[in-house]
Amino acid sequence: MTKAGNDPVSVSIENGVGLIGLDNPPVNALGAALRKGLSDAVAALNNDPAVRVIAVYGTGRCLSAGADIREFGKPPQEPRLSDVLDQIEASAKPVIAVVHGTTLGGGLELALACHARIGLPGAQLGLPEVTLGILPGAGGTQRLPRLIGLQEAVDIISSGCRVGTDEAAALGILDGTDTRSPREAALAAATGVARGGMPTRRTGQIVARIDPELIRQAIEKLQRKRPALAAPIKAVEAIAHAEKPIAEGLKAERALFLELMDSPDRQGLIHAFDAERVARHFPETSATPRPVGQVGVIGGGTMGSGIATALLQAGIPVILVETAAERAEAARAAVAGNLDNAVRRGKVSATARDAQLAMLTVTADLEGLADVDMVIEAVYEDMAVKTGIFGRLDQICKPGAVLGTNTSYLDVNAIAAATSRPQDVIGLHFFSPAHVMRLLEVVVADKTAPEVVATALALAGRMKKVAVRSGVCDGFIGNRILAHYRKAADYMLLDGASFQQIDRALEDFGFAMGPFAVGDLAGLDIGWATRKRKAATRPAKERYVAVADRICERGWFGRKTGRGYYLYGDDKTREPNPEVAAMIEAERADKGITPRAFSDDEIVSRYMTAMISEAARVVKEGIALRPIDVDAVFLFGYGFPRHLGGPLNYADRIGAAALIERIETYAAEDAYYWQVPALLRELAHSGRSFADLNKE
Ligand code: T1G
Repeated sequence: MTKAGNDPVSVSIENGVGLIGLDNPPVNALGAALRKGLSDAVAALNNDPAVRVIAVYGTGRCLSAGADIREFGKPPQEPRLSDVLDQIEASAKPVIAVVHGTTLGGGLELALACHARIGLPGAQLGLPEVTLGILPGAGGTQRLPRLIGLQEAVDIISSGCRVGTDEAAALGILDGTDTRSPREAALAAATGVARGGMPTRRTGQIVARIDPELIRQAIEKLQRKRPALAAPIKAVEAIAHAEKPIAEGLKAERALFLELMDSPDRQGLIHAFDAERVARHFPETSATPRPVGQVGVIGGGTMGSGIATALLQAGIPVILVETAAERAEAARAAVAGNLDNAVRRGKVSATARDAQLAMLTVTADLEGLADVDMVIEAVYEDMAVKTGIFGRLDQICKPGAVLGTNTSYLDVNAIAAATSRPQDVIGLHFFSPAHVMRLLEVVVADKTAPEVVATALALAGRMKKVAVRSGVCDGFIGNRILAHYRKAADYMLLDGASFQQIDRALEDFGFAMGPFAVGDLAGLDIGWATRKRKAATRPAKERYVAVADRICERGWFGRKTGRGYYLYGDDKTREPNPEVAAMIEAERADKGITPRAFSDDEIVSRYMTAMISEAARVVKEGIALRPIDVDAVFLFGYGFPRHLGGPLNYADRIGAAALIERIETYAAEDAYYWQVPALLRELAHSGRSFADLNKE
């Protein structure tokens, strides 16, 4: 075997088979050195008379997870992946690929350019490029439809979804399967080819039939469903070229690929990919987590039963504690309902669901938590109730148990102080519904031990959550920023924009839902309770909009009561509640406000500027570790448009100087609310960006 030092490719020859092992941990990303090594290896093995067949496999966990996304946005380096793959397809000697692990993007395109493909059990194949704002740029849009047909290729490429080994074999992506190691499978398949037992062909020579009507319908559907995203549409446009000779099709694919590579969406989506992994940068990442077998959940309401569901789905046994036996049984029913929904949506089998439910114990006795490794308290947001519970947990739980609270704004230091072991106390702020939402704010209090943070991180990993580290403040990262920018929406409402216009403008911008519709969904009583809690400390200079209070006073709490800003029918349609318009007018009259018109652009500008301002303060105060942590919170907990990469990634598109100018303009009408955050001034002065802060 020839492999020198960090060489990303190893080459060996056995029984007339030239074996190329990709060796670029952790995921065999196809960076420049690997591309060159692969190209050289194919050329050398072609020239070696001792070799009859060539086989490519991955050392480590997969064949390859695709192009090296760290090279994006930098000057391209030779050889280009598409050229290497064309070289492989043109190879005089047959080249076989062994597909294993996550074989994605360029990794799958490599396999498609080979002359036959063998899959190993558990492989995941996909072309996720559109989820990064680009399209398969190394022949995927030309070779996949040739291999498996137009409709299937359009579905896979435009969604970026993955298929497993069996499905890939059924679709015709794989020519066979093997259960041996990647290298052994490579050797066996190549030997089979050499003996004439396994057919090979050049994918580029297969003729694809393109139905223009199918292409038109696919594009129309994408425009309807995801109008903000260009990549899936361009990917389908590229597929439409697949009936041309392969060289022409590849040229068309390349032109469309380069267009997308230059787009801001690509930058935003790759930033979102990195944001999903911010937990890597916690200072506590290197601490040793405590083992967590069984977890106790206190409270069986929406949050508690959602958290219990998420734990069970991660294979973690749960003891759920409620205040009385019948409430505990109701919580069990709620968890069972959540698990059933997952079966209905085809996420798990009924057998798996039964096994998950069997790991749930419900009880009305807090003493039942004596042996658990971790507790997550999810009861009513009341400091006295929580400190009471933590005082008792201190008595009941075994030493070393991690004591977590799911509070969404209360002071975790005060909760920790109710115990004799504050080092074991941590905030674990899940988002509702906890078994669906990816975000977990890990709130680190003054005395929380590093291993306790590491334990929370490990748990988040098992639950496939995006963990973001937050310091202690009212509302932590997300709800603190929300409480600020939400006011901007209310001010615009009172000054003349309608709630329908504000919601629509922000939905057009890319939010899944506008702020008034979100309020209705979450329950208007939640914000009402917060406003009442804060009423005594509200600064006199702060503008206050009472429309939401008026709505709540009528007993209208949004969707759950059928009425809020909107009226909700049985079919989940929403219509503006006419009585809210009357409330707004009354408040305007009361305060002597003459309504003015707002453009959609101004609505977005004010809302986003307010969000960015508070986010900048949260970073400056060290509540969030870095700007990208704030982005992660909004992407995975607040429906922020993914292609914009989060509020502070978006802020860099506008620039600190322009943001300051906006704030100063708005401050002319309300100098208390619109204040320039110190961090924005610092960035403007130094010419740096939030992206620069992420690198520090
Ligand atoms: N390039 C560079 N680094 C990558 C990478 C990639 N493609 N994929 C993963 N990494 C890094 C990742 O940042 C992390 O780094 C480490 O590897 C482990 O990943 C021409 C244009 C493969 C399913 O979109 O989906 O091919 O944080 O923690 O949970 O058409 O990573 O440790 O420093 O995520 O087991 C298409 C992206 C590229 C795949 C593994 N490919 N990767 O998940 O580990 S575009 C993708 C993933 C393309 C061609 C084009 C996942 C994974 P660090 P991880 P994991």
